[in-house]
Amino acid sequence: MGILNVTPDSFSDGGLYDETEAAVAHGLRLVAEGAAIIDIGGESTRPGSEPVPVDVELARVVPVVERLAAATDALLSIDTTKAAVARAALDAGAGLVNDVTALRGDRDMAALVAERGCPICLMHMLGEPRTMQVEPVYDDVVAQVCDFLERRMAAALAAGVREEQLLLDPGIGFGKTLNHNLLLLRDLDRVVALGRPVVLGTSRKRFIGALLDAGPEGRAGGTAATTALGVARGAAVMRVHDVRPNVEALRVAQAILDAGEREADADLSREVR
Ligand code: PMM
Repeated sequence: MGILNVTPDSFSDGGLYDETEAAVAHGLRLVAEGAAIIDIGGESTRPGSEPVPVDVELARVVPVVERLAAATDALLSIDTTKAAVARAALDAGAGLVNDVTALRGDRDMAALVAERGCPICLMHMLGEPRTMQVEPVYDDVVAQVCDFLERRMAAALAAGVREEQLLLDPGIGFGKTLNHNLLLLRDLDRVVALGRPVVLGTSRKRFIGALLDAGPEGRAGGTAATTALGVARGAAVMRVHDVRPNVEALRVAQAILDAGEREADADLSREVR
């Protein structure tokens, strides 16, 4: 899953048309680099960020979804907490809803997803983006994240969403210290054991910067490490900015996991150094 943030600071400050053009071009680049899904978002969820009005978010994302739907077969995901934005994006050609509030942010979201029958990603977050990084505390972060996801799955099912629609995400960086993030990654198989495909969003996040003492541009290698370990633990979808290195990490990691299963494959019997 390639990340396409359509926020003014992410591409250009030259007005909406330029922004749409640049976003569409970037989305197509993500597909060319190997992304199967493009996650389109018009509201930043960075720690400390403020909410964006619905009309602004609609104006940012809907033209981009429309244009990408006409230009690619990749699955388009709408990263929003607002039912009105999700509805407009689904109407414009999106096929997946990525709601970082796990259906807690907008009372109309669950009914919309139930009605449309599209996949929905339920993510764990402690509190809200404005305050989530203010001293997050857990007794047992992995158990509590799993417990939260189970409760959100039950709430979704009670609202008429079908189990097959659900994806789960431990919400790396959403109300977690460095150690909380590392524990969730180490024990990701416990989230996978909840029985639904797991989405992992580690890309360029602060915990990687803290480990490497690097800014966002210097975190691609660290992100690729989480992709390789994530697939080994059973994650199904990696949400990333840098598609190419993560696709490469994924292919190599997958070949290692599959070793021995394809011995008849002449290509793998070559002597390679
Ligand atoms: N992270 C961000 C935004 N949306 N959605 C899911 N499902 N999982 C995530 O980890 C996630 C997300 C924040 O990252 P960005 O600001 O780099 O897009």
